[in-house]
Amino acid sequence: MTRPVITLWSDANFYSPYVMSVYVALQEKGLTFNLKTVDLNKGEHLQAGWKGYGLTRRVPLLEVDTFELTESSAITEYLDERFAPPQWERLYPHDLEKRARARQIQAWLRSDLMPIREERSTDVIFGDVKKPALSASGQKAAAKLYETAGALLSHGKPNLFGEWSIADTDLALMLNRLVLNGDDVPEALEDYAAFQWQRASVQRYVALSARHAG
Ligand SMILES: N[C@@H](CCC(=O)N[C@@H](CS)C(=O)NCC(=O)O)C(=O)O
Repeated sequence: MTRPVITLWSDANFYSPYVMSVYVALQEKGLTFNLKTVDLNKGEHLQAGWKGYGLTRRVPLLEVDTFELTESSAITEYLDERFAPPQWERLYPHDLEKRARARQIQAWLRSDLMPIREERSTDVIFGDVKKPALSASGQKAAAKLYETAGALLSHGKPNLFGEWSIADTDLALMLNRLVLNGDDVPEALEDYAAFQWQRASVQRYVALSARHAG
């Protein structure tokens, strides 16, 4: 079987948490892939010549040979099926209910907690920027995040589901929006986020982002 040609399209400064999720997934799978960037600030993704123009005009965009896909969690689910365990590393839990829970967490992190995403944008994580104190709605969203993450991690283990899954990286990113800004995050959640952040795949993305800063 010939190896598929895989390309991940990112924003030019590698600040996107959704690109990070796909990048980490590809790294964890051990797949070789090309990286290409589109400059969102200059509106390159809105120009007719761009590859992803016919899709959602967003990054991440993944190409596997001639197949193109956007939406990060759709991409990571596709990768786990296309490059399936045991030949490739697992991104989602084997157990049906745990797998559903992992997808639930990913969907939740992408659709809720808007005040955190706005007031703690990822330049806090990748650009070492510090933001002012949270608004009332920001505090409410943070309290909800702490309560939900605390319940999910009440088993006291370092990963959500016994072993690592891509939902751990996504949850740690959301927590680190607050932790790395110096907000008052419950210690157990801070420890969890720090543990997840040490992963080689995550650190590679952090390094990539640092190289493209400015
Ligand atoms: N739900 C999407 C979100 C992707 C997204 O928001 N991408 C942003 C960069 S972080 C983007 O491409 N923005 C450009 C635009 O929407 O015009 C995913 O999970 O992939």
